[in-house]
Amino acid sequence: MDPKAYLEEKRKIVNQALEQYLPSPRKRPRRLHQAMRYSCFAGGKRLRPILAINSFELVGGKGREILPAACSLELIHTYSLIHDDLPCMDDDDLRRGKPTLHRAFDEGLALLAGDALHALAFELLASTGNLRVVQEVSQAIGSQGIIGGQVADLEAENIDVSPREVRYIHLHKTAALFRVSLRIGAILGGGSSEELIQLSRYGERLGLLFQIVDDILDVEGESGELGKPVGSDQRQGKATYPSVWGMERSKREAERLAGLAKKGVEKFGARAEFLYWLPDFILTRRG
Ligand code: GRG
Repeated sequence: MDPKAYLEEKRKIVNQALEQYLPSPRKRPRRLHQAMRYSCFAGGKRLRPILAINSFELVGGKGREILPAACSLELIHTYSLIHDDLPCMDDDDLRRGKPTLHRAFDEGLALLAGDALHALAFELLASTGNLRVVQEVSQAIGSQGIIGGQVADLEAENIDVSPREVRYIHLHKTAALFRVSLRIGAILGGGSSEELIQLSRYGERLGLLFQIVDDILDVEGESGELGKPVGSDQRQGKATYPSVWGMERSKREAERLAGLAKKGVEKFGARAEFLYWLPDFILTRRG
């Protein structure tokens, strides 16, 4: 298996499925549907749905049954980015290399497009007929998940916070969605409880690693490759790993987490080839 080719192949499958699930831009209300599509097809990496698909396949799941749930994660992720960019939150102008949704359309429509993506995500999750999956995603994005992390992130702006608090923010704001992506893949694929535990742990480590690398790239990355301005964390006084731990220690922590994530899936053997490859890919990512 070539993991890069796998990533590319699954990205295409996810894009085709999203194309099918998102309402036509010719259907009323047209501007809303255009706005939903504008953000969804702005060039995201599709990591979360691909993790769900991979976890589904790893535990023995077959066919396309995972696609509605996998795509629901991308809709939720996109909606979180739209809301995160709004003037009342981070007030950003650029995302995925394009003007943010509220800049390209308007603020009210951006808020509502996010809300509509949220609703569509739960319609897709409900179509699985699996209540546990609906419940797990609800918990992962609610007050003790992404939203809790985002509130802590906003509250931590321009004040001194501890490394422990930054870890809380990253685990909730970012790692919760990675973790649940692996979990719903494993649940829908019929994985055992032991497989579920291992994949959850992997998802949490990968998500934390992903956000630390995101923090590092905000300092050392290239705006062209990232599709968003660099240095915005510092300008906004955000609590990040480099701000509380310094750059060298943040990089060491990212490497440590990548090693732990890989170690945790070793026992799956060749079935986990993609998951074994991904932490190093994230460590060296530029965008
Ligand atoms: C409950 C979904 C939800 C949202 C409300 C606004 C908000 C609360 C949360 C924001 C959370 C947030 C923006 C976390 C950052 C996650 C992150 C590292 C995003 C970048 O992910 P990539 O690089 O993006 O995978 P692409 O563009 O490739 O999809």
